[in-house]
Amino acid sequence: AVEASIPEPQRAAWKNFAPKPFTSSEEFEKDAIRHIETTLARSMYNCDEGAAYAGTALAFRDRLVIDWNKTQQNQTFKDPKRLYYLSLEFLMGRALDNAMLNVGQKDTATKGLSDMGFRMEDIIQQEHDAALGNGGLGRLAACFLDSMASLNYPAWGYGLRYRYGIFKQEIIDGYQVEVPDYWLDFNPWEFPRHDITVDIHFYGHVNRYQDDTGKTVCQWEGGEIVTACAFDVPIPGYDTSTTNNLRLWGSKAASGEFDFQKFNSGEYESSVADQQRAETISAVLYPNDNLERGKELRLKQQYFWCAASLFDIVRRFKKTKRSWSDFPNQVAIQLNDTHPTLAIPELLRILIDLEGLEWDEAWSIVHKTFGYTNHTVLPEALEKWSVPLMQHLLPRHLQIIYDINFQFLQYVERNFPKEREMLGRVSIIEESQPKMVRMAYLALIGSHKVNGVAELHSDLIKTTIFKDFVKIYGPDKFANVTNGITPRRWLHQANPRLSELIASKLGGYDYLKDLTLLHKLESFVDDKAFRKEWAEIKYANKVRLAKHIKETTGHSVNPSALFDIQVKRIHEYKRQQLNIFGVIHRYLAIKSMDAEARKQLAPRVSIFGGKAAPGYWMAKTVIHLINKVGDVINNDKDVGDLLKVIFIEDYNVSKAEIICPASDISEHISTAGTEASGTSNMKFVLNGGLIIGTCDGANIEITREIGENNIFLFGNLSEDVEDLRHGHVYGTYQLDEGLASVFDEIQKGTFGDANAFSALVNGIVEHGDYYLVSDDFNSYCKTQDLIDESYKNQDEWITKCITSVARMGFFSSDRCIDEYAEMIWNIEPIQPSKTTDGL
Ligand code: B1H
Ligand code: IMP
Repeated sequence: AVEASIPEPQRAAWKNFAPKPFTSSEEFEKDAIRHIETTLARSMYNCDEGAAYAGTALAFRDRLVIDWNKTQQNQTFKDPKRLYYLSLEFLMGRALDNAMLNVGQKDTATKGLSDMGFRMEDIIQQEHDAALGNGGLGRLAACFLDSMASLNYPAWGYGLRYRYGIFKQEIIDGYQVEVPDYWLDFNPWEFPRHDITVDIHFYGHVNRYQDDTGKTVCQWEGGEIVTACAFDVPIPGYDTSTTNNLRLWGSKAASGEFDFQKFNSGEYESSVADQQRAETISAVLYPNDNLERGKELRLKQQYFWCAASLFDIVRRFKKTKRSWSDFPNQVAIQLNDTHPTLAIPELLRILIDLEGLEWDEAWSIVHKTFGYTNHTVLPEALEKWSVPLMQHLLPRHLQIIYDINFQFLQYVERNFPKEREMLGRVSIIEESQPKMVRMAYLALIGSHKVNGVAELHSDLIKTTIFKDFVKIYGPDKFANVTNGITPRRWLHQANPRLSELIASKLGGYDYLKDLTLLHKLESFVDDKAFRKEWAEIKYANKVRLAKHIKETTGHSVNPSALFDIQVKRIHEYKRQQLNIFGVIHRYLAIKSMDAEARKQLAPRVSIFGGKAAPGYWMAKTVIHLINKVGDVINNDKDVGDLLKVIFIEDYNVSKAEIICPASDISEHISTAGTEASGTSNMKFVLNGGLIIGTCDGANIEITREIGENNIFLFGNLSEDVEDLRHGHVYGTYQLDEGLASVFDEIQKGTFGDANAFSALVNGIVEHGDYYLVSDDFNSYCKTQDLIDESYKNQDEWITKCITSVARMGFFSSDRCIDEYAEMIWNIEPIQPSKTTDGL
């Protein structure tokens, strides 16, 4: 039953006067103008585009809030099992365009804005990206939120409200420079819930004693308290009124702004310092993708957010007065990588220390509740925390982790008595100096299911990092859920003309809710008018990107050239270095061609974009090399339009929405076995571009779906990587000839001081070429030549593109969410309520 605060006789007023959303452009204008005049205190005499954006956003926000309230009331009333998605990153991008399209009122607003004297495109641009994430992992969480709402699942996201998102990247003299991203100046999409706060404890000690009944109890006492404050963000579904909640926690000093006792006794500065220290916890997103650095503040962030989220989840559960054994029937918690693993010992602490449950009962609840998604097998990204640090910051949790480990190792010992050497390998505690807590093992042991994010990756975790655990628990504990993307943002919003063309052939937009309907496009592959329009749309999207390049870099690129794009975080395993070495190789080839050969070659624009972690020297060197190579090639009159090299500054979600629809070819060329899935590969193909890629991550399943004639695969296979690396170390190793000529050119100083790039070159020539750049170089260049050939036959090319799009239905994040819901979460959709109060 719902504990509503208004008694029945007085509810009539609420029902009568419930706000109603706008339904026409006039009503939209009325709402937007009212907000501009009353909420912003502006008028038509000083309404700039920023104010028009604010008015539009607030008018849509009103709409969302009505549906949001109803959805939450409906969910509270029906009280189904809910899913909580714990992620340290939510890379949401802009919200307004998405909100307008999901509620189906973008045209209404476009008309209204035009009546008011503004153009929709300009207004959308006013919004700051919500960039609370690094890359694929954070954007996946955002796509999942969109799908969960669109499919009417009762699901919440929980994250941290960073005041600074991922840094903004500037390129100065070819070098990356990081600029802080303060994004909260005006953010109409979050609602501070000043009444929803949780006090979070750090440091202190554990008091162990016997209670009246003689039972040993532990209490965590002393230390420091920081308050978590909830900020809620509405997540609208597409073509449904379901509007879910993303709850982000901000940190502030406990009990008010600062310590008044200190303040009054004259210690003004130190009382302010306390306040600032508390606020530091949610101040900034760690800018590392696929890299862990073991900083104390990061561990504090993790615990702060896990503890606040679990307090909230447990509070909501307790309101229903069910018995604890019902907890896993009401609550599913998904851990987005190991970052929220502390939620496992924290829930045990709540159940045992605070609620008085016995270990066995508590453990059974905990391990049925959690699921863990692994996103990487890279050793440098696997989280480990030092035992002394954990002892200092979270003494009670460390004890609980030791208890979990003790029980687990006993179980292993009982079941595998002949394999004592396995105990050291699978222990949660690594016996190093200092000892380390292996978070992936803790997450795995504390969850009922572990999944990888693409088939190859899910197989790899079972044969590498979790091999022993497959033996211990059996294969059923492990699953695969191949990643996906939301077609609403990544097709409908990013590529409106293509989305409309597809809708015109498929008889409407149902395919945006069931992406497998795209398969019907195949019957139009020979339709001349359709093909012509398809080609025109691709060209227009390239013109749009060329315009962006002109505005941001000053370079003019020819939209008829082949656009070859690699945009993603800069990382050695993603091998942007392979791409830029290939570009140099192409440049040398062009320089040695005669006029006739040059005429045969399709002009190409090589486009790069992506951020390097601020402390990742090698990645920064790659950015520097790309820019220096661009300086030389772009200014070489002899080469002209045949080759251009562009680095797009500050790649982010909004730029991806312009870039993905504009590719002819995009590059997904990680060393086989290193990219867990990749999701931009899916975005590019869904927008009618082809890809060059290695047999890695989701590329393999994309090939399976679209057919191997429609993708350019190259390079060594993951099963051969180990042996190849081994060969490098023990010397049967010869640098690829083409690559050697590229290195000669770099060494000659063609691209500036060669010393600047020596670490990059030496990593390959002298230090074992860990990422197999040389082994794959020849195959990469040959495949690029094949692309040149194929591109000449535009008829065949377009056939490949259309066929590929038609076969991409599998890669909708809606499919992922249905798989998680059925296989891991055991939750069901609930239909939105039709009544005005949502009950
Ligand atoms: C992915 C990360 C990641 N895998 C640590 N792992 C981080 C690890 O801040 N950290 O410490 C941040 C991010 N990110 C990516 O996840 C994979 O590399 C992609 O292949 C995959 O597509 C994506 C989503 O599953
Ligand atoms: P809970 O205990 O946090 O689940 O909140 C209980 C009730 O608060 C829900 O039934 C809603 O009516 C309301 N509520 C909670 N969160 C939200 C929200 O994000 N938007 C609107 N109402 C909410």
